[in-house]
Amino acid sequence: MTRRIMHIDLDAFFVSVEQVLNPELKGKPVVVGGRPDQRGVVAAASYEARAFGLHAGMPLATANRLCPQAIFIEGSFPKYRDASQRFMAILADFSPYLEPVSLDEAYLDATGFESIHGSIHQMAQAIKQRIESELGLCASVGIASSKVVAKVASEMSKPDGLLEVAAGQEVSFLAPLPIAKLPGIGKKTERILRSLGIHTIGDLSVAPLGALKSHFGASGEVLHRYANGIDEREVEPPRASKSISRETTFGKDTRDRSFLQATLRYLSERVGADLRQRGKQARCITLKLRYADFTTITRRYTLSRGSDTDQTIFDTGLKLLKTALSQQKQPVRLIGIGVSHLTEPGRQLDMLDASAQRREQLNRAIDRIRNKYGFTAIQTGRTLRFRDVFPHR
Ligand code: TTP
Ligand code: MG
Repeated sequence: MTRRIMHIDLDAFFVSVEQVLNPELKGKPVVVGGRPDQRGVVAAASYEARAFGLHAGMPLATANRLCPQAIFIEGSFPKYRDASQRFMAILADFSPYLEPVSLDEAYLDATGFESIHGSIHQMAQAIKQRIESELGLCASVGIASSKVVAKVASEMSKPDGLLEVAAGQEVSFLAPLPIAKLPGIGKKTERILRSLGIHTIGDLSVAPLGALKSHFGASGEVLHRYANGIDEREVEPPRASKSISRETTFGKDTRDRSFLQATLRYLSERVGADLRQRGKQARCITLKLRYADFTTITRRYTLSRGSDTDQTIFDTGLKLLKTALSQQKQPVRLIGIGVSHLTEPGRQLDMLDASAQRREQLNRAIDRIRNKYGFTAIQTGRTLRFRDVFPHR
């Protein structure tokens, strides 16, 4: 299935926020960045100011010379941060696959969500409308099958734009554009490419790969792929952290093996519940121990395939624990268990492995009960003794 990825970027962001707070600034050449007699540079320029050649990064003095009637504002970051948070919250209502890139810019994977709104075009319009009515800001949206093409599309559509590149049209859309429009091409790369006779993205798309690699190394290949509209990068929500772990420090250092095992079981169940709530499976299990003298060790085991069951986390942790305890005789001060190398579940599930499936169903049933009645509502044999130690949620 072709992906439908949106790139959403607010128009003249800092300036637009100022205009919302002070409508007298609307429709005028406005610059955020400082007073014209200050040293700094332009952070944002209204489109009216851009008509005079003003742009981000230009020294304020130059901006003042080109457009003396412009209104110069110092700006204040907290206002922009607040607007940014509200902007992202609106986007999150449309798809959970949201990747903020900067304060005023994000990717949204809309694949499968567009039908709710009729079409992808209508979905983009609904997004623009909410941003307009709730924030008073204007967003430009690019839609394409990949991040790179979506980003170029939103940029080309500005201001107040909405541009969809149909699947299959990526190369012909990009080809006539100057190379500087391609993300990843800065001033220096542009200069080298031009010296090689490469001026448009189309030129780049047919340039010999060997020459690009010899000038730019591995990134030469990436640019070549981008120029051909090929970009497999996923939209990655930021909160998808790469590991989950739980640890506990004992009130008193201990050598009691069954106590250590029971603690490990309890921590494994907590990690497992978290993992399943996030809808992930883990390939790597890590045990952490801190001994009485504060030496800390971690021991890791990689599973042959992803798992999200308490039993697998515990069994693996227990093996690591037994080995560690046989090598070190000191009492233990802290024990922890963690999972990493998180993957999406699904395909790996072996339909023939009935016991694995049963375990999975059991874990889900336990999670449901615990969600309803609290974590300690159900205890396995090994954690029973913790019923009173770990309080109800
Ligand atoms: P951009 O999205 O690059 O610029 P913009 O929103 O002002 O204009 P448009 O997207 O319509 O082209 O950056 C977003 C904000 O980030 C911008 O309003 C101000 C800030 N910024 C800087 O502070 N310094 C800079 O050099 C740039 C490019 C942006
Ligand atoms: Mg912007």
